[in-house]
Amino acid sequence: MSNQNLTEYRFSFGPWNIHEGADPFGPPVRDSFTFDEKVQFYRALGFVGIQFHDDDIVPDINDKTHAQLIQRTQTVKQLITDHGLTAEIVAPRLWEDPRTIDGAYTSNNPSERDYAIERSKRCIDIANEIECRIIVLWLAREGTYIREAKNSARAVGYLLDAINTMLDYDPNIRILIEPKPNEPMDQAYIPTIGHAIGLAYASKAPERVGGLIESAHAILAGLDPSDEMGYALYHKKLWSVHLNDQNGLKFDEDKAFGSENLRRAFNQVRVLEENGYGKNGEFVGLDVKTMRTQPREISTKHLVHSRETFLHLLEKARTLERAVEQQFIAARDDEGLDFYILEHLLGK
Ligand code: XUL
Ligand code: MN
Repeated sequence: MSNQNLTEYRFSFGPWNIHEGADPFGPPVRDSFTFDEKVQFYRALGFVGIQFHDDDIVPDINDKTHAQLIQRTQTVKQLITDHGLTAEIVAPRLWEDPRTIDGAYTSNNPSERDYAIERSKRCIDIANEIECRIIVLWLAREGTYIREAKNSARAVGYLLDAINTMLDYDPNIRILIEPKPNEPMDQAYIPTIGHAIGLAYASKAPERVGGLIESAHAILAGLDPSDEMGYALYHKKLWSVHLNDQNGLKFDEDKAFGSENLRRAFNQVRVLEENGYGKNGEFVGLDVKTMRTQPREISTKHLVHSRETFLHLLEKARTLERAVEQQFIAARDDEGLDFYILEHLLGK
């Protein structure tokens, strides 16, 4: 790397990004690493932030008393501090409980909605104890398999009720909505960052509600992730990203960043860099899964490679000759600009 500033970005990933390789059609193919083992990997792989689900910190959270929840969180806090790590986000895992089969905040059943709120409050308690102010909501089951099953307008109201309740519960937290158009549901109610930002402005504290954009989720919505990022950046609401890659409209693949479409990845890095992303402490988060074929002892390469690809593309963004680019733009010579970008990426 020629540019000495390249390390100014801080990187994060979640414990679930080192996984056993199970998919809907087959069981695990690699033995697990324990959470304590995973924590030891972070720094060596080039990462300083941990993305958490609430039950990554407190397993079997629903069976724990408040005191047990706090005690376990303190243990994890000590462990990550000892390893020079910080919690970037904490997200309530609302999609695995029998009470959330047909949605959490948007379930038709009021007692199921109550469970979702209570679980979210416990997630906030954990976040506080681990000194993290950022709650991420991936709205996994907030949608439908068939449209007639729920009232879509009422569902938006339920989502806002939940967000407002969380904002009231703790005046110091910020809520980041991570949109995704489908999977596990056929259609999600908050499929894009525009939808997420609409909710933010409708909430009782718009300055505390923003978004997290995952590359693959934008691609699944048929959108360009860099333009989605640009939209959120303009609104000053891009507070985290989950960089990865995706080959077309199929299941959420969570491929290594840039592995499918290098130019699309370049444009994500470019829009982040050009708009000062990270300057207010935002992390460059990854949400990547290694392939099922990967042997256990080398099942963290996708994390290293995604970070390296980001840094290579950062150098490409920083060494783009702006005068040349501007000449093409001024002449409305998109063909020329297109080829200039290709040659630049190819190192010509
Ligand atoms: C699901 C997804 C989640 C969130 C965190 O597609 O991306 O792992 O990032 O809940
Ligand atoms: Mn994600």
